[in-house]
Amino acid sequence: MPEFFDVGDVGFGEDGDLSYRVYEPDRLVLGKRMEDQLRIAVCYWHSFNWPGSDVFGMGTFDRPWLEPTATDPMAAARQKMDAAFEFFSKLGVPFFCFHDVDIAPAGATFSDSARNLDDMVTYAEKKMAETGKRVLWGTANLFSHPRYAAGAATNPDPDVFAYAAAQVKHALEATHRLGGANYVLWGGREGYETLLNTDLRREAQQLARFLHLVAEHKHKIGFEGTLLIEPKPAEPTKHQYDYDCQSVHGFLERFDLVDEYRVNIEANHATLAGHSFHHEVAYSVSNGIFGSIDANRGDYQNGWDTDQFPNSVDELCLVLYEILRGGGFTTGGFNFDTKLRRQSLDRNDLFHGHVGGIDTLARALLVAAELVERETIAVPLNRRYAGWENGVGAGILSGAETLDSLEARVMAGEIDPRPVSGRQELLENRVNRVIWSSR
Ligand code: XUL
Ligand code: CO
Repeated sequence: MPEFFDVGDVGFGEDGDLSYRVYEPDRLVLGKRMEDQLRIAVCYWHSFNWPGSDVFGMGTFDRPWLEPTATDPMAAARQKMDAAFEFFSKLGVPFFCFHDVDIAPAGATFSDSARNLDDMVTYAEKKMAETGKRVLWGTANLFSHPRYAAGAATNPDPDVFAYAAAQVKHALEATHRLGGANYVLWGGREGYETLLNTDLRREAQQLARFLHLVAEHKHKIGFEGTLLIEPKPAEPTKHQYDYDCQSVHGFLERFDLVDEYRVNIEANHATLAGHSFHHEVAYSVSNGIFGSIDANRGDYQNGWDTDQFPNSVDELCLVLYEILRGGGFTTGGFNFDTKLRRQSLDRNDLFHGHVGGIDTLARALLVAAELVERETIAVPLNRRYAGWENGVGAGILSGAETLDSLEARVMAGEIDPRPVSGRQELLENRVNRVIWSSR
């Protein structure tokens, strides 16, 4: 079989650009192998389907597996899959993620498309058996085709809902066949462009019904992976319903779906929502809905989804800290939902982006483990809230206190709070010292 990448396997601890400096799959971090703590995945779409085009220009990348030489779309899909698995293997990470349309070409009818997907799943099974690579998650693309322009589940036309349901059923079953650890729903077109043509009440009901149908089918087929919703506030749609983790959580609670779904948090979606990535992860860990991560970063000077490779240990160590604080990943992991810059046209730039991003995550994991072990954050935080453990704090939480009883205590002068310092600068210094000293 011809090779698509003229480099060997990425090394470990060696000189040269294509060697990990920090990532060591077998190194134990808080009692678990680094590979099992991070559970890294490569995404199929940006890495293998995207030719480097943007809204102003055509593809720039050197991607021989995308060249329109093959007249048979299935042969082209197999060639692309060969390139993808060669990359996964040389990079040395355990997982990949895919949309149905990433791995299989659309046919003339739905049943043709479904057959193409089934055939490509069979091909993927073979490649996975050969290489030991696994599926972190699968998903259905419910946003590219014109039929989904006004949404999939939230479309005003129930026939579009039905079509989307058929597509998700098939993609969920494909993910199940491949032993996927999760299944993702990202609602890129579930939202609105203008309220002049949008019935918000109906669309929420439709989305909830859709999510119930997916959860029912998951149980029916015995898929044991986690269902994940990926929040994003906007882009491509002006306003998306799954705005951020807190909105998704509220929606799940409101429609009795909270036991069935968790969140797949993307770094750049968090920042587009006006939050930090740290905030989104901390919110979901604290509220029991944390699932998985789409690793990337935005650009502080613009307001769209640039999907750049992560490169800040300072930011990521706090994210990793929250994940470790919550007990680490169960079925989730770090999927690199990342794009090269359009000028990074060399095929091997795919390696440079991933190697740097993975080393950054690995370094952030080591820092986070130290933050856990030294209780750098936990001890002052627990001390700050210690008043709630007993006395009047515990009485308020247990319901023993009322407005009458609290007023009586304050009136009697028994309660007279004195402000205390939040000590933000001190805490920032302590975290930085761990970052600088961690090995
Ligand atoms: C879009 C995005 C998607 C989802 C999967 O911003 O992140 O690639 O991750 O549909
Ligand atoms: Co994503």
